[in-house]
Amino acid sequence: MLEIIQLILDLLEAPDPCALEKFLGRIPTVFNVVILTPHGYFAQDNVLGYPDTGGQVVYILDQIELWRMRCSSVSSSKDSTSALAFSLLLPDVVGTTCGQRLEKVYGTEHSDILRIPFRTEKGIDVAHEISKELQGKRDLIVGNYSDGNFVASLLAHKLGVTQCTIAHALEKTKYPDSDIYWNKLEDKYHFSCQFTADLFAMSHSDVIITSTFQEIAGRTPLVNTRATLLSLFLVSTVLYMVLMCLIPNSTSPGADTEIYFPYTEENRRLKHFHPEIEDLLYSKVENEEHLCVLNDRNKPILFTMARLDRVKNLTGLVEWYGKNAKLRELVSLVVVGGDRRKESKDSEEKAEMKKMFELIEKYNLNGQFRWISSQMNRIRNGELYRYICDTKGAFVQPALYEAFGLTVVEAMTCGLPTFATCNGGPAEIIVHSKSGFNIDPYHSDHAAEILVNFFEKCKADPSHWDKISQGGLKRIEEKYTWKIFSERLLTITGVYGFWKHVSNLERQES
Ligand code: UDP
Ligand code: LCN
Repeated sequence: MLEIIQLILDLLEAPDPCALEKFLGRIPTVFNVVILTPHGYFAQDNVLGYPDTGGQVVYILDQIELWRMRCSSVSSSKDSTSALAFSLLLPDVVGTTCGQRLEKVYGTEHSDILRIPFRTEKGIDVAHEISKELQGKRDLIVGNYSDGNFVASLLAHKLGVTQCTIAHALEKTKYPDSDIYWNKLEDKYHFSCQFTADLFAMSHSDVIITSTFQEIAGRTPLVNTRATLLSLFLVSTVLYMVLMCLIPNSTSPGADTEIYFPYTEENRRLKHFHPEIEDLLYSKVENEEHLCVLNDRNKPILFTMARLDRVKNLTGLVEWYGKNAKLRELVSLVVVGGDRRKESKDSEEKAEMKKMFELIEKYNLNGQFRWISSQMNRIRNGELYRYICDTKGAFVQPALYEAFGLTVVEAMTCGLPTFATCNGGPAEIIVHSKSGFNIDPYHSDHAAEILVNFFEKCKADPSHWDKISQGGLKRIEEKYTWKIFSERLLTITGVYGFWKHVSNLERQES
């Protein structure tokens, strides 16, 4: 109270923007939050690694936790619902809870996942469903991805609530020049529809949040003539946004520190998982969960984990490894991706699986390579990253493009030296040679050379491994934590919520 009174006194004396921001960030204005994420399998268990079901689930579950903590810390009435995540009720649930209307978020009293069908014959009134659950109370609507942001705009307008657009991992950033050549992939990706939805949502929103600077400013370097035109376009877009008082804020997510923490924190380590992890990595049994065996337990492990989508380029990494004799001599390769426990319905995943089998044959990888099906136990996965640290191994994220890259942050948060694509978010997360390494997936020989150099250097001087591990941890602490994210988010929503309140801007018209 004293601090807030002091802030008010400062404001009365000299109402500068910093003091106002600090003050608005402190006063409790948000108690009930609705988060929209209407795509894919969204549940707390058994979904990670499914096609199109990865980081967005983790990112939103962590967001719910963050809002829940914030709402309960400021709410005097403990019986109010604090965070409601709205998702799709799926007809084909494949052993998940995605067909259940309401799912309580673990460990919470007032946070729920509410699922409703995408559409019935009469359409669906999401506003009505939300009002039923929240008894009319809601202060902030947060949209995620193109579809969620679009629905958030319609709802925020209808309910007169502050809207936050998470302009993160949007398709436009994922496909180079797709804003110019949108037409080329229109049949496959319906870009015209997605980009219109994005524009609509961003124009309507009170707050825009991205995870990387690139998501605001595009990729660098912009060098040729077309790029100059692009820059002009960009400048005018930014100018437009500034004029409309829509200034995107870049605030990166982090990793849940209950699950992902440094391998050096011995007394927190979950050693009871080690027999299971060792079985996963080294058992001589081959089944639907693991294929191929590792013959040398003394070698460091080169590890990767992602959905088995084309863009994740897991097969690309297997090919770099297969081709590079030095790398094969230095390390074993472990890939977690795809689910061989059941038949995939996703054509891209099926094609990648086929390719993986071919590569195993072509490069005769058995003995040096292990292919593990998707792993859905996040807590054990945390210990898996740390176990890889014990082998003095490394994490590789070889994606052709990665919007942000939660696995990169998770690995670094555990102290695992990380090599990640230079296309997208990881290029910002990692400072090359200091906190990890950027690799170019389109120059595979060079990428493999960077890996070889690292492991050769570590062999000659083991302190090199520690140096990169420490560098990664330091980088995470400085920039990629949920604590930093939440402080920034709360300030921003406080400031822009207040702005909406006093300015009464009609966003839909803009
Ligand atoms: N993940 C997992 N098991 C798997 C594959 C992925 O738990 O078999 C998790 C991974 O730890 C991370 C998320 O799914 O938390 C993937 O997020 P990322 O941002 O790396 O990629 P996305 O899938 O969103 O494109
Ligand atoms: C979607 C993506 O494509 C990833 O790059 C992100 O890390 C993930 O969402 C979570 O934010």
